[in-house]
Amino acid sequence: SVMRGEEANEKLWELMAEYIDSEKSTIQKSIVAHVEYTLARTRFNFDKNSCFKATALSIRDRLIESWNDTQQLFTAEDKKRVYYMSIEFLIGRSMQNALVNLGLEDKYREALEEVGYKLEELYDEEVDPGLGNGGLGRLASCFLDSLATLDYPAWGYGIRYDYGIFRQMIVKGYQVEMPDYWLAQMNPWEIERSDVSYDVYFGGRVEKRWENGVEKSNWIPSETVKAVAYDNPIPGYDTFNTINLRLWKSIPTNEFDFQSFNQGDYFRAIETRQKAEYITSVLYPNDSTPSGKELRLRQQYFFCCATIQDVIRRFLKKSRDWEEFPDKVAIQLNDTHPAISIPELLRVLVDKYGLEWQRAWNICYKVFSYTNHTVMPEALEKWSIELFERLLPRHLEIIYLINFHFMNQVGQRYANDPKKFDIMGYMSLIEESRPKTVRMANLCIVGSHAVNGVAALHSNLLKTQLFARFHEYFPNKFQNKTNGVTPRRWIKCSNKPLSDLYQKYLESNSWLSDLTETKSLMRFIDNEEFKEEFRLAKQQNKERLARWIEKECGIRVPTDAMFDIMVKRIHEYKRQNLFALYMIHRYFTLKAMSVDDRAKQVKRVFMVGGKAAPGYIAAKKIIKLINSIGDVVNNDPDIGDLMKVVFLPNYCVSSAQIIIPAADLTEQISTAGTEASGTSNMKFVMNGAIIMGTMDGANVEIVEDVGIQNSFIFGARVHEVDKLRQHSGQPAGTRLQKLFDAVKNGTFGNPKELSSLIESLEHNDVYLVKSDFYSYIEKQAEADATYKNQDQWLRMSITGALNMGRFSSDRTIKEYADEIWDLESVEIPKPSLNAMSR
Ligand code: 9GP
Repeated sequence: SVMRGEEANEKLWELMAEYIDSEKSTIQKSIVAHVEYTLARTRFNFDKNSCFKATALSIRDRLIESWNDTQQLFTAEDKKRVYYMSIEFLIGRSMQNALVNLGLEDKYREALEEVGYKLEELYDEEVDPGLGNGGLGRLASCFLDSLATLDYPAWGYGIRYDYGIFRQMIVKGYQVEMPDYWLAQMNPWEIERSDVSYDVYFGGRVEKRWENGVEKSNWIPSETVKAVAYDNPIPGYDTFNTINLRLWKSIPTNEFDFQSFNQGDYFRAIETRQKAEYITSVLYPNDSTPSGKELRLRQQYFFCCATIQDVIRRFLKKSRDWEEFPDKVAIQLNDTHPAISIPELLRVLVDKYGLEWQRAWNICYKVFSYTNHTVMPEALEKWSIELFERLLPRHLEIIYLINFHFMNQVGQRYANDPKKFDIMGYMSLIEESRPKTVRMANLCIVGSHAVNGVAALHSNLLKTQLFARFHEYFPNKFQNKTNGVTPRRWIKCSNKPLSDLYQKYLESNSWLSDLTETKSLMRFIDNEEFKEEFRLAKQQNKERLARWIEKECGIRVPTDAMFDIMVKRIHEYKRQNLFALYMIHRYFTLKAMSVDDRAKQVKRVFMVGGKAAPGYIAAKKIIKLINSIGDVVNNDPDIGDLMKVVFLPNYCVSSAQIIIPAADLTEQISTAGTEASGTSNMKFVMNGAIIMGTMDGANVEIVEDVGIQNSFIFGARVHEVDKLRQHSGQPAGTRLQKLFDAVKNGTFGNPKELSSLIESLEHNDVYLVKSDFYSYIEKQAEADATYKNQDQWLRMSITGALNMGRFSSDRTIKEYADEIWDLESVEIPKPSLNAMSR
């Protein structure tokens, strides 16, 4: 007889429990089933890549299981949810992270060994999805990991680009960009939701009509594309909570352009449809500077429009009053890229659901909050009115309306101020420039209930400089949320020797959920055994990196040397050029020494990695300069192993996981007041590197916690910068001029190409390379002296690593939840790790 109701349900539970239990044989069965039936390969053709895919699919089954349960629970509990909107998510590889978070790494390792594979080999098979440029996108991914781990009801929303950030190759010392078609192989983690799709419109005109004495607007667009959802389950650590990263892909709609077809212009009609797919085809490879291209605005609107529809659909599953919307929905805008969501939500509320303007506005600004990630004024997004009008005519009207109300209020507030019109001009959402533009940051500030910077110093600069007038007007809106990074990926997955050490001495893994626990290990700071184990962990990581460098660059580096590393996007404000000048200085100093003196010097391997935006000429020249220094130094027999210079190609999340744990010294040397926070500084110090840095971004807070005596801090402080800039044409001083001349006379690379890098420092040194240079080389000398005392170095390194609890993204996310989103976590049962028992 057919089982129904409870009985049938129970059977289903039983079957699932059997399918998903954590027995080695169950894992093996699911892998083999995926090889045979999903990939349609045979057991006899079971190569590494198919083993990787089948293993990933078997892990995904588990993720889907907990994902489904989580979503059901979110719906049942009906608590407020947060939606993290970001045009970039720099996800990195997923397999190891998923296994660590599920507590199944050892089980899968055992299961795979019996079928002929080492788990670590499979990790290397995975492509690294590079759907982001750098810090901003990686932060978004760390945040999702923490949101899931802390049991928050949260979703991420973004774009599923076909081409991620380009693959960087170094050819004859130059950066060459190769397309990254990361989807060439199947993406085993995502779930295509062809049933979840929304129409997104562009262009056209706005029609007006009167209804009961009120003017109504009707947008008649001229183009339609479809947004299709791709879901990526994000598991939390030591919890069943599995949240969702929903990425949108653009496809043509099924409505044909009958006119073109009727005219027999079949190919033109198809071509128009194909244009729809361009929208999500490629990530813009610019970091911190807007591209200003029409396609970019299309991308922004595309993902915002689909997301807002999705969020509203979920809200309206239950019938309720719109006033409840802010009690159920919080939307975080990651930089200004999703800013168009604000007028979009207003448009939907007013035009579609007929809410009166003021009512819609009151709902809207409670929902949104905005994070600013840079103070570089040139990085603030502005879109020309002309483009806006052509692409989003109704949104432009709404922006004008927001501005009209806002300007009225500002005008009243400053009614008696002689500078009233200047103030209004400064705060307006519209810049009266040529061409006239919409200022997206101003839109975000006005349309959000909270605005935050990403480190204390940065948040203060927002209040006192970049957004000073807004801070005066809305004093309670501005907050700070110092960034953090997830210890699951950045310690547990990247640094096995250190994780094992923590587990051994803390006798548990609970430090992974509360990173402040590592501080208690300070009691071992005089324990020789502990220190030696810590030193050995670093040494193992250095050897792993040395092997990687030999494979990728064909250079052998001595692992008894100090590893001095700078990896991040190449930017003048980050000052890779300052680092390069130091390398030249050191090379000349070594060359001038007697053989005996040279033998007493600390060996160093200088490593630089990072991508330059394809159109950023100065940044590309810096890459070439570093490679040219390497060519000279690495081939100089006088120097040998005393100094090596390596450019690490194609810096990305997966290489970061090998590079960061191997550093002795980390270069965090941006001009004070330019780097909003930095997050690699946190990852490096957590992994035992010592900071060589300026008082900039989050360095300031790191130094607060680990102690200034455990860091090498140099250079102008933020309050000194403006004054120093006024003298940016000052002479370099003898020692620095000698280095400038060396580049200009061709000692390193072709002076025709590289001299301009030096000339810009000579004449207009915006980022204060000249004035910081001398304190920098002094600190570098101090670092050498310290390194000679290995015990002291080790103590500094250990103290740094153990005192980084504050910089876990768990702390950051908790602050966002409490102070911005007003978000509660959902009660989700904790699995006991390695058991997956329910
Ligand atoms: O440049 C900042 C970096 O300092 C910060 O750590 C990161 C995350 O908050 O954001 C970067 N900003 C951008 O990538 C673009 O604004």
